[in-house]
Amino acid sequence: MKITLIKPSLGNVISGYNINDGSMEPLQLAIIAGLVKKPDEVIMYDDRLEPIPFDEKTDLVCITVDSFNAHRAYEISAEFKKRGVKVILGGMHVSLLPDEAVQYADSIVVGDAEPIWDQLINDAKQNKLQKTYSATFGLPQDGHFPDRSIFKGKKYLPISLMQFSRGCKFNCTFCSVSKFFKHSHKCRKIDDVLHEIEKDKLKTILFVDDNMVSNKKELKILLRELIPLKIKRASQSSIDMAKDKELLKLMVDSGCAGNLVGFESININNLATHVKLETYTILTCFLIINYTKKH
Ligand code: B12
Ligand code: SF4
Repeated sequence: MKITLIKPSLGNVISGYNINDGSMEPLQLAIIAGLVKKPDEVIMYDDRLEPIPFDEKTDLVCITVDSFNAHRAYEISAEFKKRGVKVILGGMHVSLLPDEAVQYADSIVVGDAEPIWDQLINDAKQNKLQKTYSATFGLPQDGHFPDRSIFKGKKYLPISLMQFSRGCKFNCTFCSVSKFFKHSHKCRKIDDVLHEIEKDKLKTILFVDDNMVSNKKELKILLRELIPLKIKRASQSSIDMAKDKELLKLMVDSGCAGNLVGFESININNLATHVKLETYTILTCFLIINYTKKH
């Protein structure tokens, strides 16, 4: 079976796709490519970088969908369906709005691909695809590794995306992450993270965790292991990290080149109107750099 993976662009009414020379590698598609077992074949097209060859022969199309590219994803799906190719949709938007997404696909996946992938492919081979596959949130990428060979030859920014954890311990009312992960937070096995860095010789990494410091105890174990690897990395974390000096030092020592912190507001009166810590505007905070300067 030949499987075609697609990352949609934001869409462009004139050309159908939108060339963007600042695109990052779509990690979710590499994770899915890593689930594909031989003799099945996998190929990936990134609508942000290249035209999609709709007429190329394929048996199954898998599209990753966020809310900001859902419209374009549905257009792409319609093109393949017109040609008689089965289309599966998955990703954050599909999981949040399954009733909408299911109208534009043969099947949808709610949740992570890893737990349901083998069943989905078997069903596709027997022409018995179910309308909806739902995966519970287990350990992220438990023993599964991305196949980054799908990125070869495509002009991505020179930074590798990977994840240490999924979800967040906070419960900000407006946040799609807290909805998607049902307010839960789960870390990967640390050995899996280290193996992935070593296997793919990753040197500059963006940890895509929504809140890397959500489980400080586990993170400290990881950071200690990262120190000898001498990688450079960026991440996103909540400001409560600033209370933990040991954590800040480990962040610096393990190659932190930048960290994003979100602030709901820097106006104390605005903050007082909310009970929970919530994030509204994302500001880049040079907390780590300041800490390094002071120590
Ligand atoms: C890294 C990142 C970016 C990077 C770009 C990444 C890239 N490759 O291009 C940057 C910083 C540039 C960015 C920008 C933006 N981002 Co962003 N980003 C992320 C982040 C933090 C990680 C994405 C990721 O790699 N996740 C890891 C993968 C493995 O997880 P996953 O996508 O959920 O995939 C799993 C499952 O969903 C499922 N799955 C996914 N797709 C499919 C497909 C099939 C067929 C199947 C079976 C399964 C499946 O299986 C996967 C493996 O387990 C997410 C938050 C998040 N937690 O995902 C936000 C997120 C996706 N971004 C978001 C937003 C809003 C944006 C912006 C619009 C922000 C803005 N206002 O400019 C821009 C849009 C950029 C653009 N034009 O494309 C929102 C989307 C919300 C939504 N409802 O869709 C998110 C969820 C953040 C949030 N807190 O709300 N982003
Ligand atoms: S701290 Fe950030 S990731 Fe966590 S729930 Fe709030 S906005 Fe979402």
